[in-house]
Amino acid sequence: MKKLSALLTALTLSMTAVTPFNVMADPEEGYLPIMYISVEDNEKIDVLADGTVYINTKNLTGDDSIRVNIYVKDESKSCWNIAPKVKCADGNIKFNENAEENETIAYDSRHEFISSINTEYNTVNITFKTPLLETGTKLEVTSENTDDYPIAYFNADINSEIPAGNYRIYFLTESEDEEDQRTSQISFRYDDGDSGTFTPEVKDQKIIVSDRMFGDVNDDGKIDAVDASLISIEYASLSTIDAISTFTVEQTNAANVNLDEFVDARDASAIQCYYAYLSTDHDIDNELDFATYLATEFIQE
Ligand SMILES: [Ca+2]
Ligand SMILES: [Ca+2]
Repeated sequence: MKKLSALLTALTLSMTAVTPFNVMADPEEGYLPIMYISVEDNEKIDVLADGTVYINTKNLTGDDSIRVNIYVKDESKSCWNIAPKVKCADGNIKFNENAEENETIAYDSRHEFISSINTEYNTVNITFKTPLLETGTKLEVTSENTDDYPIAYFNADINSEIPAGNYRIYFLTESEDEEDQRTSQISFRYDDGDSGTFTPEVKDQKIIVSDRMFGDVNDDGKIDAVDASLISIEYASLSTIDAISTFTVEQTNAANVNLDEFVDARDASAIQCYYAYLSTDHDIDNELDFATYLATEFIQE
């Protein structure tokens, strides 16, 4: 889904640009490559339909990490330097290791890869660029799309005591920790050989933390009609003038299953549909967990 929305954004940008010739390659005409993150699914976490990571702290054992993959979508294929800088402002998600180059990349093998880490600011720098002596050239793209593979990845450690809440890993686009702090940049090579450096378009990686399974509002280990009815009660309470929430943060994060801003009937109906799926004839050996069901089977009315 992340890739699709990245593509749609790029398409929209290209369609709104005025000059039909060469606009794709020109940030001054409104085109910008997109940097985004995708986290790899593992047995401890859920990767939800829109790419959001859901962490149930019950699954954490004290030695937990998530693999953060860094992607660059550049339809113009005109970069000579790709330099993401990734940060998490909360120390419960800690960057303790340098990024490594992904084994398979969309670019030709002739390039330089450098990474550095700042554990105080919790940032990881990556530089992916043309070889030092090859001035005036571009990074050669050997795959169909520049984001067919990540350019780099690193593991972020998750504190098993992480409080329930909403977190994000993001690309630094402005200095935050000190003056003139290096930010995410991308350098273009135009057809005439000129170069320009720009701040790319970026997308955050959202991370939702709760102490219970996604969808299991009352934390009894099941996703069923009881959870749906608790959501209905919460929605009714939020709909009064006083708008009082009956939920804890843990419950809200488990209950907002369609990942919009509200806990409401839409979330209750998603849970009801999953419960109906579990209750009717289905392939028990390949039973879908709730996150997978929402991502692959469920269509919101
Ligand atoms: Ca439940
Ligand atoms: Ca919702």
